[in-house]
Amino acid sequence: MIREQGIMYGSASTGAMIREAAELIRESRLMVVSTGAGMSRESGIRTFRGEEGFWRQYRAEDLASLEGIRKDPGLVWEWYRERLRACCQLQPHAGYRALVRIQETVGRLPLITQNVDGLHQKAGIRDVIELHGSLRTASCLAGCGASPVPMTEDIFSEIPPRCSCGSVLRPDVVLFGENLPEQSLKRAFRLAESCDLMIVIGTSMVVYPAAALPVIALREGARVIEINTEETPLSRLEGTLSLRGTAGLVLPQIAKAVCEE
Ligand code: BV8
Ligand code: ZN
Repeated sequence: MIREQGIMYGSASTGAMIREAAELIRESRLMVVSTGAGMSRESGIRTFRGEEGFWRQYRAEDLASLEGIRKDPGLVWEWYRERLRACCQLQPHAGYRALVRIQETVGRLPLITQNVDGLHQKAGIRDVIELHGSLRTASCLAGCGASPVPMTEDIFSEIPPRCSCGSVLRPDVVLFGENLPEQSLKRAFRLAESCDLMIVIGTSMVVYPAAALPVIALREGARVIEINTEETPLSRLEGTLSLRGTAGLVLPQIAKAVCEE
């Protein structure tokens, strides 16, 4: 097994799997992409799990949850300020550009993401469904009705940042225990039910309801292409073509094979 820059070439099968993935993309009538934190990793944003994941030193519930932000708004906002700074400085890697190439080739490419970093839009993906909100704005935790404020560096003159009513603000992401935005979730389920191909990139398949989407696609007879550096509960399901490697290296190979034909 040769390990080169984060992608493992196990055998010639990797080349054959790239060609098979390209074939599935060329033949698909409606293809959907679904991404998790692993998609942003090579742009420099840490994932949640894994050796350097955010959640190594904290539990998800302590950071991305309503009771967490009520209990320790300072800790939660330190975390979000770190993530916001990372997202503003970072650029989409070659994997995002490969998705844009595929988008231009197939014409439309609905992309469902669990990520809140805005990198898909920055890269030029046109149809992004943000299941878990974004870091673009923050709203009043007390729900006083004040309009959302843009999440820019200046709101951090004090930590935690406050609403005009004096209450603490909260980032407009979906926190654990909160419902997902209804329209986005409905559209994501409809796409999962109606697509004939879903490309699932960089998700550990732990957080629901996002993790249910590829399983729904498979149940409805679609194929799934998984791109992940590790095995996940999706990897061995019937109908999944699981490519072991990083998004930044595998996606450009697939895009090349699709666009070269
Ligand atoms: C809900 C926004 C209805 C914030 C996020 C008890 C009480 C309440 C709810 C629950 C409960 N038990 C279960 C639930 C449901 C809960 C849930 O799923 N919990 C999990 C922990 C079991 N879900 C919810 O609460 C959802 N709401 O269900 O509402 C409801 C309402 C009330 C009561 C009950 C139900 C809301 C979930 C959304 C939470 N918000 N994000 C923020 O980002 O700050 S979640 C956040 O974590 C992300 O958005 C993402 O969804 C998740 C992390 O997962 P991944 O993206 O997969 O990332 P991860 O690090 O795990 O994995 C990275 C992967 O990439 C790995 O596989 C790795 O191998 C791979 N990788 C790494 N590098 C690369 C790579 N792959 C390719 N290339 C690379 N270079
Ligand atoms: Zn307020």
